[in-house]
Amino acid sequence: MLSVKADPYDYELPVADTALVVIDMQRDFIEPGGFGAALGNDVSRLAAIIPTVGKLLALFRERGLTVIHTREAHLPDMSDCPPSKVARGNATVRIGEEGPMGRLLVRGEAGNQIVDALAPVEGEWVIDKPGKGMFWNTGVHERLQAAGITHLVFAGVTTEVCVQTSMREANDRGYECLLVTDATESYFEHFKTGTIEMITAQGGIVGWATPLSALAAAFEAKEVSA
Ligand code: C5J
Repeated sequence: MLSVKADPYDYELPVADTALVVIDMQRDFIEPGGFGAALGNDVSRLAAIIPTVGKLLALFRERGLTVIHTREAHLPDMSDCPPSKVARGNATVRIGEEGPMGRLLVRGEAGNQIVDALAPVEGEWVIDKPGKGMFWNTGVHERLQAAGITHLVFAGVTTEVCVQTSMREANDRGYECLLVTDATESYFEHFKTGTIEMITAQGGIVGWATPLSALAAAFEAKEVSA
């Protein structure tokens, strides 16, 4: 068991029963020409966390731990995309329509792939999710249960939408969740800050939060003393 300095209090992490979940680090949200940009957002804010997410991935990969990547992705026939989701917002190009990186948020398109620097490696789970949360219509809960995973460490984008929704879904299913604060980002600074406050408020009503340095220090401290 690792003890990680975190908000609102230390997070106890059972190494073998913990998975890293990297939410939606896909070109559609992070590169110009994707869904995030079509909604008028400054995608450079999200691209800035790629090196930190890379270091977090390395922490888990070097120890042979479970790594899960999600993508917000719809079937090419859009049968898993409610019309209300397509209609929402004032995007220049809508979900399912052709953009510079292919059809927005559609499986298999160039824009739907995880950014090259964080690309999944063999053995890592890649979950295509039609919703904002990672549990809706994905079967991931059953896979996690079969693998004996009880603790989830979260990173990715955006903090207040897909990351927060996934953490809340996980929390309701009994997982102990930790958010790595410098490995997540929002298009809106105050939404990131507010989300972290909401997650950790009231004694950790959704979970815990900590920077990558504290998580890395906990791994190293345990290994030095072993
Ligand atoms: C959004 C996400 N923001 N991955 N998706 O639509 O947070």
